Amino acid sequence: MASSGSQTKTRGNHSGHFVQPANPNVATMPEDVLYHLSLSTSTHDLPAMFGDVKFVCVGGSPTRMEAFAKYMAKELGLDHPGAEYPNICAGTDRYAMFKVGPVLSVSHGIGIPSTSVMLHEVIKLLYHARCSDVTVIRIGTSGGIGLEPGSVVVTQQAVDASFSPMFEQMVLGKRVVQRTDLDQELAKELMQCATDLPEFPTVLAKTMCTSDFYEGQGRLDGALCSYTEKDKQDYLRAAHAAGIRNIEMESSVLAAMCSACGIPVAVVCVTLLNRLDGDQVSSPHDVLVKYQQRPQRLVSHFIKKSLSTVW
Ligand code: R2B
Ligand code: URA
Repeated sequence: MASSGSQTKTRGNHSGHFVQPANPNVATMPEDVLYHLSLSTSTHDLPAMFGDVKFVCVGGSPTRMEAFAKYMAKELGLDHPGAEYPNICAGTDRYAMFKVGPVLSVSHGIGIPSTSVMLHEVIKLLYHARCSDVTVIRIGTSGGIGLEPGSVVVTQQAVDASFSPMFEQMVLGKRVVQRTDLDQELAKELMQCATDLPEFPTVLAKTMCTSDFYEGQGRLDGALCSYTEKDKQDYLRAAHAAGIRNIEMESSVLAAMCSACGIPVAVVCVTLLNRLDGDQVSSPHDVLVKYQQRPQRLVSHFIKKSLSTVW
């Protein structure tokens, strides 16, 4: 695999920071089978395959993450006629993974459980590969609150459905709560990059992360609905008053898990609709495709700037 040949700017005191899972058991395992990625420490030379990774970009859809890998190859000058971008996780259809120089592009499916499983295995993969100074960025879609559709939100803080900066999980039958902080310096750098892309609006704001797309996000168009239009409007307006500008389904677990392992993490999502105006995602396909390219353009710009070390 070609390498970019340039040096990555390191963030704050992250220089020479090797990825380390927050679990001492991993270091003592004779073999680690990354089951959902179809990779293992005994059958794959993970340091040779992944040792140069500096940016892990994640998003829901396998095709979008393949398109992002191809786009990054062009942007980094690593594309050439006949170049192929094989799915590294071809042995499974759970997730798809593509590598272009220092950029790993991985799909996570929909929601917290799917994202959590991928992150456990990708963080261990980065550890086994002895990767250092890695940044994780989600490039995704979301529903906006009071924003023009197609706006991009860089998440300042991920919050739950009651607007608290928390991620809750049952561990050994008990509720365990973790904070959902994102790297503020990274978010600031992404906002700085956004000023070079004035073709679409980008805002820094809170993102609400839910466990469901329908009732969990106050929609009136699911198979179940236990509230009125007014209840929905009151809820979304309260979210807006609390500084929330978009809703999606993965930011909180990404924030909790990456920060627990000391990995700088950011979330950059485009809004597909304004939820104050409706619930259905009904824009034409070509419009949605154009919107979904916006987080990719912003993050690609950020990666290129980081690799050139010039700010
Ligand atoms: C945004 O879009 C998906 C649901 O359509 C979900 O993965 C998310 O966070
Ligand atoms: N993704 C979500 O989670 N919600 C939306 O409204 C749109 C995309």
